[in-house]
Amino acid sequence: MVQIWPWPKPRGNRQTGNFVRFLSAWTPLPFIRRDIVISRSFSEPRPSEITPKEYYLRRRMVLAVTGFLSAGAATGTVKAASLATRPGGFGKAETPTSLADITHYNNFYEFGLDKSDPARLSGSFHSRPWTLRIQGAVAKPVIIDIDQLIATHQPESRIYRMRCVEAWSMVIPWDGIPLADILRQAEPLGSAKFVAFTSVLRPDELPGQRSGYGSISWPYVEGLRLDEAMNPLTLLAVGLYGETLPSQNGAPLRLVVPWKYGFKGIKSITTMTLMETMPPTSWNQLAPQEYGFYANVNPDVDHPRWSQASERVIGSGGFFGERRQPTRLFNGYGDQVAHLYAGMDLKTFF
Ligand SMILES: Nc1nc2c(c(=O)[nH]1)N[C@H]1C(S)=C(S)[C@@H](COP(=O)(O)O)O[C@H]1N2
Ligand SMILES: [Mo]
Repeated sequence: MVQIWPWPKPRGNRQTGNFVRFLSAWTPLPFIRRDIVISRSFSEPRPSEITPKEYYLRRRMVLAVTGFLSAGAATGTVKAASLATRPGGFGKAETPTSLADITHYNNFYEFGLDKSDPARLSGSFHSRPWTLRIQGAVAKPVIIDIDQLIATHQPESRIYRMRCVEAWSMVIPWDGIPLADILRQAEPLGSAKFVAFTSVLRPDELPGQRSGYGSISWPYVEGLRLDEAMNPLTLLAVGLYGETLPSQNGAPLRLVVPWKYGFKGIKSITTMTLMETMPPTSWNQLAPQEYGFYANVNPDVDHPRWSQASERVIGSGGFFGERRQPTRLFNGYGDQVAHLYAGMDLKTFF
């Protein structure tokens, strides 16, 4: 593991130097990314000069589109198959982000730290065959085959906004199954209060799990309170834009919790464990003062190193950059979920 960052983790006083602030302008999750950034160069542009870097990254994304298609054919990855979906009632007024942006601007650290790494490096990831295990505080532990799951629960298409903790957002047309429908199959016990989710652990197929650059201890884990998991908005996505999920978006199934920051949306899930106590979560373990268990989108609770009041809209820009828009409490889904947090101080339980 490369650990050459000289600063201690920021504590509650939220004191950060200029250099840290500069890094976080484009590496907002630096507890992992910092080492790479430093080893690449010390002479990166100042924050005011960062836009050209963005152009550069976007140009690479365009190149990746072509590269991705041929790589997929060569390595025999699972090809996208169309899904028989039924229309859901969410987000009809939203304009979805382009498929190219949704599939080439990704956070999936198992494949690498760069937004373009997941599309480039997921060519030999095998998302079939795949089983999902539901265990723990349940009356009927189950192991479900992904294709069986899709066949027995006709996926619903739902357009959701997605807000990453790094202050950018997209609109994604997911195809998925309400998580509640799946959890009920296992008959959670009355004592169950939380659901713990575990991502795939396969260093041979996931370069990020063997290169040792990160501080995440694999596999990636996440969690929800049981009432959050059972909320009708919470989706287990098996596809997007009417086709099975691309590997870089978390094939074959990933969590979507649209009122929370994107890191709650754990990808390529293998196991769900019903628990009586709050489970550990990857980002919280890494930097507890920066990433809470709840991670509800909230413009009034800033990240210690940047504002959460507004967000960059991916794909909205012409050549001169992307539009920003105000961030909304619970990402605009307050009508459906605010009651879950009645009486809770959202600054304490961030
Ligand atoms: N297993 C796993 N799940 C993950 C991540 C990850 O690195 N590993 N990144 C999270 C983050 S930070 C975000 S913003 C979303 C990104 O989802 P997308 O690439 O489909 O837009 O996935 C989340 N799920
Ligand atoms: Mo994120």
